[in-house]
Amino acid sequence: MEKIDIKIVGIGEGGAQAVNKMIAAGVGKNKNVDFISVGKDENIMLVSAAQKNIFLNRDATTIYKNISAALRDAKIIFIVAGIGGSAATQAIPRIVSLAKNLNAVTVAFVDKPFVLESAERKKNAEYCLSSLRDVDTKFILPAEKFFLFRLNQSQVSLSELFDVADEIFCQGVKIFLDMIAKSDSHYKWGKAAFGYGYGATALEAIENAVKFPLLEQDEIKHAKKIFIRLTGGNDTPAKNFIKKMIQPDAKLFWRVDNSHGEKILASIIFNHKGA
Ligand SMILES: Nc1nc2c(ncn2[C@@H]2O[C@H](COP(=O)(O)OP(=O)(O)OP(=O)(O)O)[C@@H](O)[C@H]2O)c(=O)[nH]1
Ligand SMILES: [Mg+2]
Repeated sequence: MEKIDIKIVGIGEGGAQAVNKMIAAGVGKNKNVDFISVGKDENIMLVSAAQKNIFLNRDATTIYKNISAALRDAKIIFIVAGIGGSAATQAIPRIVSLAKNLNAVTVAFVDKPFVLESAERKKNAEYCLSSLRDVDTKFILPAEKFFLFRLNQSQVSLSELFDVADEIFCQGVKIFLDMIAKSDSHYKWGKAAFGYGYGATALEAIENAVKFPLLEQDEIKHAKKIFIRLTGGNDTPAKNFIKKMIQPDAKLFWRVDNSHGEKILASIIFNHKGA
C-alpha cells in the first residue's frame, strides 16, 4: 500500500500528553505520520514533542489558517482529546469540518470526563460528542474505566489515571494503524471499541483481549464487524473461541502477522451495538 498522509492531532493538555506518549513509543514510525498538538496556551509548547503546535489563543481566522495548513494533504486524521476541556470544545468542530473539506477519513479517540469533574466539563463533552457525529470511526472512553487498570492500588491519583489514559490512547492508535497498514478497507467503523491482550498461545492472548478492561462483558456479541490481529501462534483454537462468541452473520477479519516477540499479542477492534 502506498504511504498515505496521516495526521495525529492531540488536543488540549491531555491530547498533547497522549501524543507525546505515542511519539516516545515510536507509534507511526515508517509511516507518513505527522503529530500535531493543539492547545490554548504556551503550556502545550512546554510539554509537546509534536512536529507542529497550534495555539488557540489567536484570532479565529489565524487559528483556522494554522489548522488547515497543518492538515494539508491529510488522508486520515486522528483526533485525540479529553473532551471535557476548553481546547477540545474549540478545536474539534473546526478539525471535523476541515477534514470533511479534505475528504479525509476521521478517527477519534476521546475520553469523557470523570463523573466528578465540573458541570462545565460535562457540557463541553456533550457538545464535543455532537460535533463528532459524522466522524468515520470513534472510540469514546469513559474516564471511570481507567480505574479498572489500577485495581490493585488502594489510592490512585488523577495524574496516574491520566497516565493510564495516555497509554491506552497510544495503544489504540497503534492498533488502528497496524490494522489499516495492510488494507485500506477498514477505515470506517462508526462507534467502535478496541482491546488487546497477551498470552503464551494465540488462544490465551485472545481470551485476554476480550477481557480488556475497557470492554463490557460480552459486548463483542453485538458487533457486526470484528477485526482481530495476532502476532503469532496456532490460531485455530483462538478462532473457534471467537466464532462461538460472535453473531453468526458478523463479519470477521482475521490477520496473523508473525513476529518474534516472547508473547503473542492479540488486538481487537469491533463496532458497537447501536453504531
Ligand atoms: N488522556 C488524558 N486526559 C486528560 C489529561 N488531563 C486531563 N484529561 C481529561 O481531558 C479533559 C480536558 O482536560 P485538558 O486536556 O487539560 O483540557 P484543556 O483544554 O487543555 O484545558 P482546560 O479545559 O483548561 O483544562 C479533562 O476533563 C480530563 O477528563 C491527560 O493528561 N491525559
Ligand atoms: Mg487542563
